[in-house]
Amino acid sequence: MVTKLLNQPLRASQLKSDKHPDWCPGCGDFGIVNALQQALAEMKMPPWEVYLLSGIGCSGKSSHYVNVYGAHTLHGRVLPYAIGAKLANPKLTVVAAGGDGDGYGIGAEHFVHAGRRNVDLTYIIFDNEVYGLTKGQASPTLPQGDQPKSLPLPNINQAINPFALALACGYTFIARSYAYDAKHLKATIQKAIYHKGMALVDVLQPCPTYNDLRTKEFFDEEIELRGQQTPRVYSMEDEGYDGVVKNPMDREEVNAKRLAAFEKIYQQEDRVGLGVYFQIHMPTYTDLLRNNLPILTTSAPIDLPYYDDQMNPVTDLASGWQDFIV
Ligand SMILES: Cc1ncc(C[n+]2csc(CCOP(=O)(O)OP(=O)(O)O)c2C)c(N)n1
Ligand code: SF4
Repeated sequence: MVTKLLNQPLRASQLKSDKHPDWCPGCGDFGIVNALQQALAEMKMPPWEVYLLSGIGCSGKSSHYVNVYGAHTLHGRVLPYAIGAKLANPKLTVVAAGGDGDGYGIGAEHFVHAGRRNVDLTYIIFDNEVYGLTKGQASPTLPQGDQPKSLPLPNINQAINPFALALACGYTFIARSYAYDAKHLKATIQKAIYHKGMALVDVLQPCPTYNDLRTKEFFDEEIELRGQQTPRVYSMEDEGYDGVVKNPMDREEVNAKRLAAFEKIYQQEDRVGLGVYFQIHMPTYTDLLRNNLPILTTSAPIDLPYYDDQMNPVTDLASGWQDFIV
């Protein structure tokens, strides 16, 4: 949620922290963090109203490198932190970042239930198909039979399809971008942040150290499709695909858009579509909670005092809101 904006955009460089990224040369993580800094700067986001949380992994280090509020959380647990932060202080623009292992593996249960709740936050997954930080084990998005150089034998597990899962769980914004298409990635992150609801941005993120199959060269090459040379990574919108539901009350339109998204998600070709697969505007978790707890329309947990008269910390929400706890 975007509240007050700065009078003028920041420079992206002003959103770089003083920490030096220790990612491997050529890692796609650089592109993702740069795009996030550019997106926030251009949106005139006051950095003190942005909260960037990350999971554990190479991707998990990103919260150290952006000059906004941040927290480096636990493996697979970034979403509960992010949801808690948004509920406690709905004025914050909350962005969660993590790897495909973090989000679709150990954090899979949180991934599912975050979709059902439609909390207004942006979740960026750095999707490199491996567990980068722990030396390249197969992550849940590595296709069955694939053997990147970090594996002694081909992967015997099937890959999950994160978008099919997200659609089934109720994510209201589902998009894909590519770490080295700075323009597309920046615009996609901005769309996700402007979206009021649970937004997933899955980013194709080359890990040159452990995944020698899905490399920058692989994504950048042209392939033959129906007798024509075409970029492997392409914009779905440029080819006429529109995943945005215009009228969420129109059940026919909603069904048609969901089916079209499923078809796109399972399209069997060697190309990879970038863009918004599906978007719908629905009441957020905070909107729904406010119906039950009208006090939330005028105040939020963040407005509660931190200390009592004796300067003892007040950490028990029930003492302030006991009449409202249901
Ligand atoms: C509870 C727990 N289990 C395991 C680990 C070890 N661990 C640290 S990072 C990581 C994998 C990260 O992979 P991914 O989420 O794909 O992120 P990447 O490093 O590729 O960005 C694992 C298994 C941990 N830190 N905590
Ligand atoms: S191991 Fe892979 S994901 Fe991690 S920093 Fe190196 S290139 Fe990036």
